[in-house]
Amino acid sequence: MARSNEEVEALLREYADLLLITGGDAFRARAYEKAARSIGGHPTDVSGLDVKGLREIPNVGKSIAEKVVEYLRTGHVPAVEEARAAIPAGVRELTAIPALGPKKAMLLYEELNIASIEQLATAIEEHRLRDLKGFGPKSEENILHGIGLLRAAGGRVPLDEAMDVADDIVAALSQVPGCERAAYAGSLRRMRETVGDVDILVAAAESAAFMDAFTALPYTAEIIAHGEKKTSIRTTKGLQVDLRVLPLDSWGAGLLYFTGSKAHNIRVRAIAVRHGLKLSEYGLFETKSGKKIASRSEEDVYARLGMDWIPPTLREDRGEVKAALGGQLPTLLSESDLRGDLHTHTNLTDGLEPLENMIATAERRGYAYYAVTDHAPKLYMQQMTKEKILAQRERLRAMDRGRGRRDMRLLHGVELNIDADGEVDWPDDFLEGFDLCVASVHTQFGQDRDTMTRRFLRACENPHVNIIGHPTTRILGKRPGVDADLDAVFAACARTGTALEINAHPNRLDLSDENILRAKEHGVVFAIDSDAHSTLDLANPRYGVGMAQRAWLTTDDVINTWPLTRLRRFLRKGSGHSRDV
Ligand code: DGT
Ligand code: CA
Ligand code: CA
Ligand code: ZN
Repeated sequence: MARSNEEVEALLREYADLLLITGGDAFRARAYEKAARSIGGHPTDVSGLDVKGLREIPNVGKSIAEKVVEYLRTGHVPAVEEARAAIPAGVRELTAIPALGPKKAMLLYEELNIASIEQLATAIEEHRLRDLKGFGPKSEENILHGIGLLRAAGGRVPLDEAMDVADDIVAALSQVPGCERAAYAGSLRRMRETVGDVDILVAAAESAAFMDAFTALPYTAEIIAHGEKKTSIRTTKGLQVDLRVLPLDSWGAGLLYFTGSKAHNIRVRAIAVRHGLKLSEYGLFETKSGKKIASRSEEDVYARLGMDWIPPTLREDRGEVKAALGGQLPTLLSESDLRGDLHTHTNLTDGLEPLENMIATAERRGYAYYAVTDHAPKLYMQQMTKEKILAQRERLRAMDRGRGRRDMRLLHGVELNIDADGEVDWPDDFLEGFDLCVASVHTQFGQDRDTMTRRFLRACENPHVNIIGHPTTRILGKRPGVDADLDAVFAACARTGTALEINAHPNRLDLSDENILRAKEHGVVFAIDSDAHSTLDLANPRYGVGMAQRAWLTTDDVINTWPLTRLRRFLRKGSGHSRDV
């Protein structure tokens, strides 16, 4: 399910944009934007609140609270829908260009009839913007640059955004009478770090009801194509979703085909040809007779080709077909294998919520252990001190003592800063007192390769640094990773018994699957962590597990799938850190 606070936040933000585009009151738009931010950052779920409860959230007035309640109850807000209808989807697409505000986008539409990024690029080439009030050669250049940035991101969206939409649509279509199966396929099922478009499959005898339900969804902003076998829409956030309806008998073949990847499909089809068979999205057929021999489930299709069923996260043509033919596929770790989270924050630093809330939510996830790792003092805005972190430790230890023998154990850690020359915030004797230390680069991302490499190596050599947090520091679509000799860093991690983090925050996913594969070759072990700054973030690990699976990891590779005794041995660096203890 999509998270209601985020949904409400997105709705209010969209409304604020719509108000601006239609030349509405800027003050009012600003009020909606502020309310959006407050609700998005509100620590508890707003879906259970009434108007009175909502008004207790900062920046939420009566009329906004009423709209939110209406939205939560019915999924619709007439005022927002009216504003949407007044504006072509193409104009909203234009506002995604960094150099272009809502007002200018609307002007382009009204004066020049421009309603897509394509049309805008053409108009600039033909110098048609120059005569417009408020536009000149300089703004043409800026807009072109903005279009370039947008295209470089490829229009791909973060994994969690696609997942929320897909989960919702699958749930909605499952309710339509006649639905035999509903699932998402494509890059989302393979858990690629970003998603180009969402592919949904439904098995049913008749397609019309599904296509209609699909186009009537509240967040459908535009219908790209409406057909009998396939319908495509664009959501209000600009994400394309394809729906295909197929007969139940073709479910397995269709799911296999539309899950991809294309390179995997080509590889599997070549195996079929070797058997005198033909594989399509409708099934596996004898080439000569045209007789169908498998189609109903993916397992059937793979089995008839002499292969084990291949987990979708492996279907990238990285040797999985050969492994499946030889019965050599790894037993991938899954989310339920995680026994704890080793990188989390509280409101003692930049987290949104107190220790107690974080622990209660972690406990509901069924963890055996949970580490609190707030920021250390070198991130100045966090204002951490020795006194504060020791007081937190006292509180945590008392809570841990008060827990039952079988309850989740509480670990006290810290997220240290690896400074420009590889030093961390505190000396050895103080670090001694922590159960574990995560250490991360948070400053001077632009250092040259040699300096950055030495910086990491020094951190690995520190006898108290157990985990390198978000190792490359990339932010997807915003900031590239740092430049370092990663092979040297990975080798140092393996040598010193330092784990690398697979930071599961969907905006980071750091390490990436390719880097995990490379690090594993060096013998590195990993920690899949949420880096939670709120209780909602504690659900992030599912995305980190996706990256780990794509890199063929098993539970042996991931320290937070291990029992606490084995983990503790690893955390005493240098004494028994080998992966096969
Ligand atoms: P995306 O959407 O760019 O994140 O990546 P995908 O993998 O979801 O790609 P998409 O949506 O174009 O197509 C979904 C799947 O359909 C793709 O993974 C494999 C299959 N497919 C699409 N076109 C072709 C094709 O031309 N040949 C083969 N063998 N498979 C295809
Ligand atoms: Ca896709
Ligand atoms: Ca697609
Ligand atoms: Zn961090």
